[in-house]
Amino acid sequence: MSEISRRQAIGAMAGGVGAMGMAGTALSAEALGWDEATGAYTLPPLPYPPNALEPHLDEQTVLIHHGKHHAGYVKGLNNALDKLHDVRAGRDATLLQHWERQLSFHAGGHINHTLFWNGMAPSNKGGGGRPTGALANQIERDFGSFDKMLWQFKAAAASVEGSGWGWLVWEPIGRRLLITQMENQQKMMLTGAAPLLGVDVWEHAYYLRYQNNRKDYLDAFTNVINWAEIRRRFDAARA
Ligand code: MN3
Repeated sequence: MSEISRRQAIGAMAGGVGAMGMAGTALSAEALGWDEATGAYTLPPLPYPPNALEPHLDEQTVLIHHGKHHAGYVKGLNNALDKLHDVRAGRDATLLQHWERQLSFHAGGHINHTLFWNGMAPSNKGGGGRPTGALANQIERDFGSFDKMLWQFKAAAASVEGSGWGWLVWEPIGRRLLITQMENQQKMMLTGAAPLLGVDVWEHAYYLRYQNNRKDYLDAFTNVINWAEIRRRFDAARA
């Protein structure tokens, strides 16, 4: 059987992100900016104007974060996939480890940021507040209360060493919610866990407005969490 083309492989990945170790992201290929015509990822537009999350996330930070940082991960992902194709074609594993690392880092970066932007909403358009429905019940069951969950989420994110993320995830084997830390864009994620809510704690996510006060940024972030979207992801992950 001939090797599946890299573009087919990438398309399959976009359709079922489980190949990236991020099962059940509930993100469509379209949401990830997959362009069938060119066979590459593109930077998905923000789901709101760049100033819409003010005053919690400032416009300049959002513009740079999306237009420069997130765009860099998209570029790096496309490049890593192309380079891995070349590695296969040449049957030369000399740089295989390097490009596998690049794939993991940049694909993680692209997926994480897509989840991040869509996981927020302006505070007057659905951002903040509390989840409802089955997600609210599950949080109560697994953490005792919404406030306890939020405390752990913020404390976990605040104490990530260096650059990384805090996540609320659905762990499908034990069928429970967990809070995890992620270093960089990919390290420490539980295999098979579905990411529901993520907060970026790289300094580029908050330094312009909050300087070194990561905890203040995390408090502000809670005012723009799009719980309706997080609940949609939860429902999709449990199905
Ligand atoms: Mn970031």
